[in-house]
Amino acid sequence: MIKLKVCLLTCAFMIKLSFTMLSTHFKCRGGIYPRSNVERFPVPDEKVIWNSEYKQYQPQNYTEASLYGKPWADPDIGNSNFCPKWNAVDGKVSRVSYMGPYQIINGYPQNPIGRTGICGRGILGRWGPNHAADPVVTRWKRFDSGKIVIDEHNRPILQFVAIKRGDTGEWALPGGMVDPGEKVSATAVREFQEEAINSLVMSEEEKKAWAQKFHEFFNEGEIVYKGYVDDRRNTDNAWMETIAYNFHDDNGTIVGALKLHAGDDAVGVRWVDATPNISLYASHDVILKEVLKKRLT
Ligand code: RP5
Repeated sequence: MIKLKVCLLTCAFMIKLSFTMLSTHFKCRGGIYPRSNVERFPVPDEKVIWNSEYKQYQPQNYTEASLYGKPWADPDIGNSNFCPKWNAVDGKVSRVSYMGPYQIINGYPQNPIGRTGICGRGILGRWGPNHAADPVVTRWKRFDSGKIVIDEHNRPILQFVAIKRGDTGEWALPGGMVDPGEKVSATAVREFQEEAINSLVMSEEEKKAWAQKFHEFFNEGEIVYKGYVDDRRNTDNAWMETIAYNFHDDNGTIVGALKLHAGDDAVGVRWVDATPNISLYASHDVILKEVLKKRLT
């Protein structure tokens, strides 16, 4: 009887784990790899996890030529000048995964979620985890009078700052890569400044005034997500991970007062109503759902 219970619990755990893996590893399977004509080897759902046998699996090896010699990119594995410390902080670069220790197979780090249909580094700078930070800047939607707008379920509507990505044209959080030695929380603030504020039509003076006003506001971020990102750039040996921070302007008087009006669509930054079925770049919709849960419950 006890054995049966243990077996059922183990099965339930495995099903939950596989489901999580599939839902976090969907966009980076199948189709043509970004900025290339390399087709990913097909990876059916049941073949994602590495310990499911897939004898026919022969992914192409692809690393974009433009990465070579870039100061922010690793050299090739096997290069005598490159001695990375996997699963560790390696000088100023963190090669630690938020998903736990990853495996090194024949000298190459292995994607902790599973197969992606392509090996090599693709267009990512680092072998193994590539760390990013994502700011989720939110406010309540309000009428001009200042009154909060209520939806059909009698709940306030949350809005967040979204940018239109130049590479895919998708709406996304204004996140970016962590610079070597930079604190992840500092990246989130810097990226918001670079991607959202700097793209607005404002004088340098006005931008400086906003930056000063934001200073305290951006000290108050809360971590809402930390982990793997289902990014189309992921490969079997290089993948995106992020920490997402929610910065919420409850009164709408600080960042919430930023007027991102229709004209700003042209530069691709705006306040967007946060709804549970919104479609965003990579795992940004999953992150937004976490923020919705946090703010509305
Ligand atoms: C996503 O890519 C992260 O969540 C982050 O938003 C973004 C960082 O890459 P770049 O915008 O710098 O290309 O995986």
